Amino acid sequence: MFLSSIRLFNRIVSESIRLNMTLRQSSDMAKFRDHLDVAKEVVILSGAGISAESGIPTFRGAGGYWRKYQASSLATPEAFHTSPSLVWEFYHYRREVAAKAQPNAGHLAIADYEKRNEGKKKITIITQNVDGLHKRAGTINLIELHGNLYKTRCTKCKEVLVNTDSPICEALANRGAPDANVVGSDIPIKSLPHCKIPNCGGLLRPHIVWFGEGLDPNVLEQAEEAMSSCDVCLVVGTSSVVYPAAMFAPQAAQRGAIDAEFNIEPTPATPDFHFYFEGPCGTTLPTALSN
Ligand code: BJW
Ligand code: ZN
Repeated sequence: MFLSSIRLFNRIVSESIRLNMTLRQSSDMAKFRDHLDVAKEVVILSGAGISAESGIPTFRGAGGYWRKYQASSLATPEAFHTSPSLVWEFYHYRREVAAKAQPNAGHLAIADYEKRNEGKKKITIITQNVDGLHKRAGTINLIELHGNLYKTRCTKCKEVLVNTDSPICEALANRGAPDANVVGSDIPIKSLPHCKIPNCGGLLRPHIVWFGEGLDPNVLEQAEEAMSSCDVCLVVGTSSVVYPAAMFAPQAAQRGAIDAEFNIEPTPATPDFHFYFEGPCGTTLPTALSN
């Protein structure tokens, strides 16, 4: 009885906090742009949604499958250990898709904003994406939190190298079709990409942060440094469920920064943002960043 009263009380308190935040939340673009105008330091944190309009599938929801596999189940060290062939097919497919994709209005609005404000504001783009589209759009100050599709890391000597070969090795040519009827993968390990450093020859893996793996400490430090002093943080096209990125904006807001979410639909984090702009970010970002 006593415990259930406490639970009810807690529920009422947290719901009223949520409602209060929601009521205080704004979708007033002019007001948001006023905050941006006076900001000295701005962070833009992006996720898969910003590349959706370039034709790159997001992770969660309908597009998040390759063959019968949920993308997140292949992005693990366990999956690579069990079948490096299957995981390399998955990444080969994604490298090819991203290479053919073009940066869209959202990526370009960010890069233009950086150029227009060079020397006036410190602007940092932190992306969870691995597709390289921010860079190709011309972004200047980019932190790639989860790695890059076009970098490999040797499982033996740990060397990280840029590799844009298509295909990355002969055995992957014409592989990686997303057809759900294709089962398993049988490329012998010796035919997968291997390290060319003399006396090494280790198996290469994508230089990407998989689930359960820690982020590169230097990369994380750079991101935390930008987050620790920004005045405004835009959170664009991310479901805000993957940590540590999911806690960046809430932590900045806690010390007084203004945060704004740009998404086609609400996320679990939506009620906590000062501003929420619903719609494709290829449309909302050019408006938000036009000053
Ligand atoms: C649009 C749009 C349009 C569509 N316009 N919007 C604390 C609590 C609980 C768990 C953890 C924790 N700390 C760490 C963990 C474990 C784990 C984690 O977060 N798990 C959660 C799922 C619960 N995190 C980790 O393992 C991280 N490592 C770590 O923290 O190490 C230390 C540690 C380990 C274990 C325990 C504790 C500490 C590493 C995370 C690495 C994430 N890697 C991936 C895979 C990359 C591989 C690849 O690309 O192949 O990165 S997972 C996947 O999710 C990918 C993405 O970068 C990431 C985020 O996804 P994102 O970008 O948000 O995409 P979606 O699809 O989720 O959302 C798209 C959004 O766009 C949607 O909202 C749409 O509505 C929207 N949208 N079109 C605007 N046009
Ligand atoms: Zn090596």
